[in-house]
Amino acid sequence: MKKRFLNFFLVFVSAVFLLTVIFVKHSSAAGLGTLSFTTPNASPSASFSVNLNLDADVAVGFVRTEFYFDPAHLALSQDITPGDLFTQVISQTSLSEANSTGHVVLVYGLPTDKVGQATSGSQLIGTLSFNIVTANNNVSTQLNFNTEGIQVVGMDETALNISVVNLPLTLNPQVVSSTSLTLSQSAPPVQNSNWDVSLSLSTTEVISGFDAVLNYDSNILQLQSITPVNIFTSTPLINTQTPGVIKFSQVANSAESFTGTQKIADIVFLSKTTQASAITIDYTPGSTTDSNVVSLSSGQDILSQTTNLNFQATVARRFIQLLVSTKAIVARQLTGTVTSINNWLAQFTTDNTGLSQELEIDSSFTEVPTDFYIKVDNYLTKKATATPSAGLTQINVGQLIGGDLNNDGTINNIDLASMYAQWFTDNSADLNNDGAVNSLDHWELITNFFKSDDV
Ligand SMILES: [Ca+2]
Ligand SMILES: [Ca+2]
Ligand SMILES: [Ca+2]
Repeated sequence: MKKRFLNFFLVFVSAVFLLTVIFVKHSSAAGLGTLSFTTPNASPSASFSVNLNLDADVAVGFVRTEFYFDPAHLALSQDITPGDLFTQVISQTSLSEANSTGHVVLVYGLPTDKVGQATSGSQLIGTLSFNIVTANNNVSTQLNFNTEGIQVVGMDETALNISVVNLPLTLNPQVVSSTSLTLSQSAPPVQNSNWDVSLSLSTTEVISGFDAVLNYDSNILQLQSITPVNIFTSTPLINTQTPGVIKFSQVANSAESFTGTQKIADIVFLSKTTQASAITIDYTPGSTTDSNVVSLSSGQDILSQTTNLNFQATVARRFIQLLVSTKAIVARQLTGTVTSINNWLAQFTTDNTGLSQELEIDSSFTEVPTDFYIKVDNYLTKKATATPSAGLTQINVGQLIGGDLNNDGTINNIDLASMYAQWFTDNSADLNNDGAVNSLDHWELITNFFKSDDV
């Protein structure tokens, strides 16, 4: 009898409170409040609980909240439990309805025996217990308040202005353990030059060794060297017997292990052609006969990612620069031609020190000794042999032999006659460049008598 009365009383209280809410006053100085969800772990992997909190700046007597969750991702495992204070459940969506629609309405009030405890500040409105119902990994989902359906009423019967904090969740987070081998270059290759390539290993798991199997096209690249960067003290095992294949391993002794990211080898190739190609890491998921990275704990191959290196060599630009001198007393600029294989020819002019401008030579000039023929008027053609490499190669031609005044390739009486014809002038027979053709020039010509062009 007493219990029935109590029930009646509670219903009555609720009804009175609802009416109060309907005719609630809207004061201009309304209180402020925040409804929020909090959870100890926003990336849960099984069951988890979420607190529904209210932080208000006035004492609160009534809370209506409404929120959504995605029933494809989550299910409430039990009825929502009210907090310590708002134990008067006026209305609450049933468990089965909530889990089929993902829509929850809670209407909680302060029971009469707790009216005296009404307080401002932060308080727990209810506790939600969820099970994750999706098996997928890294599922993003949210608990979202429906602001339209929220009403919080202070003890002064005015509605509070409520802001909300929704809860983003990542369900079944997958810890990605990643172990990779990566090929990289500091600069693209240049044809006929050495090219530096690095091999790196990165692992989040502790490992006891690795095998790296690299493939390259031996028609395009020629292996020059492989220098291990040791992560274990054991001697690395390197096999480069087969052109186009590099096999490279390091293994730990019993006291060693490795985790982290580390360069494990410097590899130098000679780039033979300008064909596009790739250096590839031999790797098929699941295969243990290719590249492997071995877990210390399981002894299994945990290599999960490889990065190959695509490349295409550019043609090296090559330049030569001549350093040419004569017996001149007064320094002068020299102008002439330089010729070489395949009828290559260039004009050059030196500065007063005999240094020419940079002359570009084409790709037919290889890394082998090449003959250059330098011709300046009144001097014999001089041969200079050099091996131009990529970039600038300076060629010291040395001193030219003066006296071939008719430029026919030999110094003889015909040149001597030409010199006599110019005697006491400052014409081209002035071999020593002192401004007069005289005995000094004659001496140089005679010294060189019967000499001929280099061939
Ligand atoms: Ca493997
Ligand atoms: Ca001559
Ligand atoms: Ca002279």
